[in-house]
Amino acid sequence: MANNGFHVAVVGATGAVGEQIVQTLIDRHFPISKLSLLSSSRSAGKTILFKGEPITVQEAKPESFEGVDIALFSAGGSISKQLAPEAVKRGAVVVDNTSAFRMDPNVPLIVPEVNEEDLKNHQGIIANPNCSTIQMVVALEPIRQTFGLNKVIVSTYQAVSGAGSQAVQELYNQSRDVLDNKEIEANILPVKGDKRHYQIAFNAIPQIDLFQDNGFTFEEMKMINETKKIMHMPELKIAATCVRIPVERGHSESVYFETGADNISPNEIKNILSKAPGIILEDNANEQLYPMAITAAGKRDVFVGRIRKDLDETNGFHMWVVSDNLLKGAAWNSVQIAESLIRLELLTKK
Ligand code: NAP
Ligand code: 3JM
Repeated sequence: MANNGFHVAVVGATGAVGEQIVQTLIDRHFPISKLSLLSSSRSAGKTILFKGEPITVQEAKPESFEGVDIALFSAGGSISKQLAPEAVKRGAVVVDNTSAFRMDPNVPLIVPEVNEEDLKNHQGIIANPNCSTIQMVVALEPIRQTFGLNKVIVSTYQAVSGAGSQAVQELYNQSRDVLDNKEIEANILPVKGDKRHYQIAFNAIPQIDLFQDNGFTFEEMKMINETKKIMHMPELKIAATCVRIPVERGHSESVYFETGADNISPNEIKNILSKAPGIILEDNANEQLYPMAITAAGKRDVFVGRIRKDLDETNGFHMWVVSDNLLKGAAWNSVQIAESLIRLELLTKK
């Protein structure tokens, strides 16, 4: 490991997101002097290979953060609430992947392509938005900057890996059991710990996270509230419907939006998105070219296509936005935040 690097801790290193964080640190050649891999007591003692070197996973405790420069958390909201302040107390900067602090006015909620500047106000904890929010704001921000944005209506088609490695296993087990004519078992989806569980194999479930009193789910409210905060648009009209589908990796979104200007052509939108950071435009109906979960999986970019003008609203457009929920939706956005902190000289070595 590099002598001139940072002491990095990954909390939830054995999970679906944590595993991708470790891989992304490798892929990006992140400057690391020491890597602490933390989990619950269940996985403590396991070893994970980092650049060919075995690292023993340790149980996450307040003392685990002694000497840590930056801690990347993805072990659930309650762990973050408990341990992120302990990490900050010991001088670490925390990038938190859970919903625990996202709406805290003292915590910047960051997508580097959109609001990297907000990092300058951090007080120790930086929040990584929800996966579905991230890919949507990457696509909407360049449009907002050029034409303004009045309204957004989004429907999502979300992969099971967003609900953790047990949900991925559940999709595989159920798919096999359906094909084998066996009785299926549902214990995790739509929400671990909720009253009922439904089959995800060969199904679509219109519930992600718990229902709120207003009839929206928490995942839908995360998309609504986080988008307003990241884009600094409390006045934005926005609604969301979030649906889980039997795809392993890659969230897809049908996004309807209304711009602040009339008489814009789809080509003008395509032109802007083709030059925007973090976006790959895949839009050619003649060639049947459009983004899909299976082609976006494993990539760090946000893919946009199917851009067309609404038939009734003169400022209305539709587009299809796809990204790997574990990469740009979680691990890559977190590591990208860490890279931004280094570039903006907001991260210091102990
Ligand atoms: P997962 O596959 O179920 O992994 C959970 C991880 O958390 C495992 O490493 C687990 O360790 C660890 N953990 C559980 N209880 C713990 C405890 N008491 N102390 C320390 N570590 C503990 O879930 P995941 O999909 O990786 O998601 C993890 C979290 O990341 C989610 O709960 C969510 O808050 C966040 N997340 C964010 C996004 C996003 O959109 N940005 C997307 C997905 C997830 P063991 O191996 O010991 O069980
Ligand atoms: C994605 O147990 C928990 O607190 C995690 C719930 C969860 C979240 C969340 O709310 O932090 C599971 C999957 C997310 C997320 O990124 O919002």
